[in-house]
Amino acid sequence: MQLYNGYSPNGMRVMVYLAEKGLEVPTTSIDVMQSGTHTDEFLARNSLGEVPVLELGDGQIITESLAICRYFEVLHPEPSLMGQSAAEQANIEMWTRRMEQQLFSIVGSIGLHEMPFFAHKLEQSAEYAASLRRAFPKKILWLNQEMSDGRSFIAGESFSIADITGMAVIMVCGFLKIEIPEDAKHVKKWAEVVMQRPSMLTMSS
Ligand SMILES: N[C@@H](CCC(=O)N[C@@H](CS)C(=O)NCC(=O)O)C(=O)O
Repeated sequence: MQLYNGYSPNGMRVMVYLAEKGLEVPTTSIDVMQSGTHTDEFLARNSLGEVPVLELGDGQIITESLAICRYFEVLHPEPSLMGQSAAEQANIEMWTRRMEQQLFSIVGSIGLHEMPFFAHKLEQSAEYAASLRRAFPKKILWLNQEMSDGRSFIAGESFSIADITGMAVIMVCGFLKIEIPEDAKHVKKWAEVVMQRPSMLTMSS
């Protein structure tokens, strides 16, 4: 088994997930910003040219960070990061999708439209990026309202994969200098706690 991964928001999701599980997976480091995902060798493993990629022992390729995490969750259910009962699993899936669709996709698109590095991927629009920057505070304030019920983590009282997606959002906000509005006190408190988890701190060391 070999993980092909590099420093990036989605790469971070898998790295933090594995660290939270205490799993060590042989990893080939890919330098995303030096176009390490654009080589013929890499594209043969993932035609989308994106990390992370997991190659299983029999050669099967799994891409998509959540699918990779799901693979390990089935093999190593403890500590649970995707829920155990049907209701827990559904709730965590719901919050993971909400984090992806409401927040991660917005900050990700800002990066795609603003960073010269991504010019090969799409027709960039500074105007669109600016409109997403204007829309973002509302989305965070929506999450803040949801978290005003006093929960400790995104999907309730247990740390889960939904928090890891949220941490990726915070990471991109830091990178792209996207402010979390002052009024979003519950989100800020949550972010202060999760960004100090050992799994996250290993990312910056
Ligand atoms: N949906 C994919 C997205 C993967 C993705 O967008 N990877 C980015 C890093 S966050 C990448 O490798 N980009 C390299 C490039 O576009 O050149 C996942 O969840 O794994």
